[in-house]
Parts: sequence; C-alpha cells; structure tokens
Amino acid sequence: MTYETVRATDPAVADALEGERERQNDTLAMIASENHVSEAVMEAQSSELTNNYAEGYPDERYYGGCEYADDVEQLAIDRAKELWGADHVNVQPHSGSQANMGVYLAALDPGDKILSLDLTHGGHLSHGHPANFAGQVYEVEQYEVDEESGYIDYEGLHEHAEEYDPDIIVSGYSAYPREVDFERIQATADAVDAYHLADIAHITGLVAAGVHESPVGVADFVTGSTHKTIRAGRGGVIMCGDEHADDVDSAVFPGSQGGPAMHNVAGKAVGFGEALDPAFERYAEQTVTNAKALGERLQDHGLDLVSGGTDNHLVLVDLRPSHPDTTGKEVEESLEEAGIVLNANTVPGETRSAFNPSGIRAGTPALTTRGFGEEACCEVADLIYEIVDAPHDEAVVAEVSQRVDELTDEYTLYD
Ligand code: DSN
Repeated sequence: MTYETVRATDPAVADALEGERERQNDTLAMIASENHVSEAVMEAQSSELTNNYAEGYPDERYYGGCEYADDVEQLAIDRAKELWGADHVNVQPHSGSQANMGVYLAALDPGDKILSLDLTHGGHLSHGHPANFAGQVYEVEQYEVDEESGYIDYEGLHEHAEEYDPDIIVSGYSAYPREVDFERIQATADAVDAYHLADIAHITGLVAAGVHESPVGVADFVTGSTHKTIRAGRGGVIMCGDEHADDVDSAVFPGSQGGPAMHNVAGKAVGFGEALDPAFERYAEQTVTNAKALGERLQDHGLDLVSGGTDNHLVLVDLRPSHPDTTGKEVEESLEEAGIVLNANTVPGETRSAFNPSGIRAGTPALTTRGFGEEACCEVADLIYEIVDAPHDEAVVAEVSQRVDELTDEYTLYD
C-alpha cells in the first residue's frame, strides 16, 4: 500500500504512515497480541464504508443507504459462523474489550458479581480491573494460577465460585501459555448457576483452525478480537447461542455503541474469508509449533518459562530465577533497540510493579505470518537470550540488530 494520495495533502501523516510500514518491515513483531494483515484486509478497511452510518443490523437499519453495508456485514457474520460454528455472531464490537462490555450488558445488572483471573496472573483489564469500567460497575473477585505450576488452579476456582456465588465466570486470558479447559470451567459455572464468558481474544485463530479446544457451544458467551491469531483487522466479535442473540445485539447497539465501523467490518469479512482457506489451518498449527520451538530454545539457554512451556502462540518468561537483577522493561527496551518488539509482562507471584515487571511475553503469530519456521524461531530465541543476558551491552545490541536486519530481509513483509 502506498500513501501517495495522503502525501499530496498531508505529508506529516504520510511520513508517519510510511515510517510505521518501514518499522513493521524492519523489525520482528513478537507482541503476542499483534499480527500483520493482508493488503486485501487493509484495502477493505480503507474503503468508502468509513463514510456510512449503519446503526442497526443487516436489513434492520435506522438509516438509508445501507445496501452494501448489509452485504458486507452479512458476509462477515456468515463467515464467522462457519469459522467458529456459532449459532449467533455479532461482528460490530470495535474491540475485544467492547465485546466483553456487550456481554456484561447483556448478561448482568450493575452490582452483579464477576469471577475472573487476576491481571497479574494473565487476565485482562476488561475482566474487572478497578481501573476498567468492569471493575467499577460490577463486584469482582479474582482467581489465580497455581504459582508453582503456572496452570489455572481449576480446583481453587471451583471452591472460590462456590463461596463467592458469582453471576458470571470469565475464562480466556491475555498471558496464559496453556490450553484452557473450557468444559471444566463450564462445569463450575453450571454448579453455581453462573454464566460463563470465554474471552478467546488471544486464541480466536487457533480455535477457528481447530488447534485449540473451542468454547463455542460450551460457554454461554464467547468473545474474541479479530487481529491477534486471526488476521481480520482490528476489532471484536461476540458469539452466543440463539437464546442470547437479541440481548447481545441490543447490548452492542444501542447499548454500548452507535454506528458500527463498517470499514472494519469489511476488513473482518475479508480476513474471515482468508481464514476459511485450508492454508489458515496450517498457519495456525505452525504458529503453535513455532512458539514451542521458541520456548524450548529459551529453556535450553536456562530461562524459566511460566508453566514450563506453551500449548499456544505465546511464551511467558520469568526472568527472576535466571536473571534476578534484570527487569522485563530493561529487556523490552534493549530488544526494541535491536529490532525485536515484545512486551514486559507481569508473572504469577509478581514481586515488582506492573510497569517494570519481572517477565517478558513473546508470541509467534506475526513471525509465522512472515514465513518463519521452527529453525528461524530458534535463532530468534538465541537473539533474545543474548539481550536478556547483557541488556546494556551496546556491542551485543548491535550484533543482534544486524542479525535482525538479515532476517527481515530474508522474510519480507509489505511492499
Ligand atoms: N492488550 C492486549 C494484549 O496485549 O494482550 C489484549 O487486549
């Protein structure tokens, strides 16, 4: 995609857009929640649909001029249903957080009780953190992972639910490297007569491709984002059974959003269509294979992985056992200087602040999109280790940077 038209009228913005394209081309994106969409998705996202007001749903709009908006939204809905096997899908949420907001509005009353995973153990702000609307509107208690094993403490969760009597249990996480047993959490939700929201934001693509257990048809509500392990552009999605369809749709519009961002819905339709191609299943499998290879190589270097490994697209490294004086932030900053972009992350039993935590989180969705296989991911693990071991050594940073340049030249991205 070129920005010639923007440049003609607005060189400052064109500079920033071109700078960002170059940044993505020339660095390795390892933020576990990021990916690179196709040119087709980007073109759809920049279409004339950005001009359109389409409040309502296909064939039931509050505005005229929605003929093509209807076509695009129906395509996105039909493709999403096919991908995830859901009875009902709402493709309008602007983000995963807003998808969660839609479910809370559909299922809860203000003051109702949420039981969700603690943020520092891998949860998400929108699962009830005090700084988020969910923590302000609802009563929230949180469960944890077992600090020894790093796995969800399902038994502790069950006991906690029996004591707390929540109205909704939230599963699905932002920094959890293991397969989630949605059926077991559903059994707990059933036992305490609570709804179950499975937020699969991180693993939407893995679930669609069948490389992670699906909560669709198990949990009452499933939310996801459309830009992490699936490459459909930035946005959110809600899935549920037909019995919740009207409540969910009303909670999204008019409950929490006005007109949908139809240009993004077009991006979702294109990205979902791409994910229905059998090649996407191979992509999702390779993403997981790559994460395992990355993790094992980091372990070979003596680094400690939370839970001892990964079943999905991300690894979470606890730096404390191997490098007690090094923080995640220091490593994040030096890695970025060398061209590897990931994020510092809290780890279970965190002893530092969330701003300067003890871990790093690294994901393989974007590298896999670039064409990386296990061997290249092992090399990236070697580079990460070199920086972890000497984050302030300029010679090491320069050497890693040079190797990153070679890798980005070999695995090209956008023209
Ligand atoms: N903030 C995202 C992440 O990085 O996991 C989740 O929304």
